[in-house]
Amino acid sequence: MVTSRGQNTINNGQQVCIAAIGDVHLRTELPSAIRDGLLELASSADIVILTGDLTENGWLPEVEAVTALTSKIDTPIYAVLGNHDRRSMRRREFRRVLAAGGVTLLDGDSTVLRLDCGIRLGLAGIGGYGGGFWPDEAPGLISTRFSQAVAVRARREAARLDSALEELRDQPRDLTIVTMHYAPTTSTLGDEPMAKHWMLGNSILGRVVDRHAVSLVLHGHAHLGNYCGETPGGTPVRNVALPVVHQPVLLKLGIDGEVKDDPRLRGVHARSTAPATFERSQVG
Ligand SMILES: [Mn+2]
Repeated sequence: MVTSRGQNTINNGQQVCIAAIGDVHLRTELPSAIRDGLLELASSADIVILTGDLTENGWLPEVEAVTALTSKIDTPIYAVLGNHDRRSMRRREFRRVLAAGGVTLLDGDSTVLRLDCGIRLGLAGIGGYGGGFWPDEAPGLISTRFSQAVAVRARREAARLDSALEELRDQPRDLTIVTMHYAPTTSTLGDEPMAKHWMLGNSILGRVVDRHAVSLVLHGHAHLGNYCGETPGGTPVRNVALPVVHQPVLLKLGIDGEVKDDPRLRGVHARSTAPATFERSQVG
């Protein structure tokens, strides 16, 4: 059990304040508006969540640039790895730098935080993987060696999330947040072309979430996606990739499970109706 170091200046004891951002793809330094925005939000949040692709290439100077920022934050910080972070050739050192910078990596892990306001917050995280979205199990009709390899990895990541959530099952908690890099639903994929959905997430992750009592899922990765969605089972999902939300966001999760979104996000809530085109697509 960990106690929040954050000062709950906004909390009235009935909600968790979460500062979140993903896909900053840091190379050298962040634009000052984003950096200052994160520092400011973090100071009034109970927890900071980074939904992966912290770095562009997984290089050590890049992750050191991330921790130059995170080490200025007193609020507990949790992160998952994105596909760009996984490009790292020095993975152990990458993780060591993150840990030294005050970032707790959730890679098939879970924990329960007791916040200063008294709320017991369950937290589980996984990077996740692609694979695509299917109403039931993955299709058996078109199966190549490549698609089988994707499916194996997708199932393995989903199983690790399932185990992490299973570990929380007997632990008393008021709310549970799951964080991942890849998407557990198409409802936050917005303008991403259908042909790229298989690279952006998979429905197994959504089914795992829906098997457990989860209050909120935060993910990134879908740069052309939209902010607000839900799993097929109705669990609220938010895509906080920087290209979607444009700035770090502050969400409030009520003790009753109600999600109060950052009021600055009006306008990126709705799923866009603009036609998806390949020209505009970019998979993070
Ligand atoms: Mn990305």
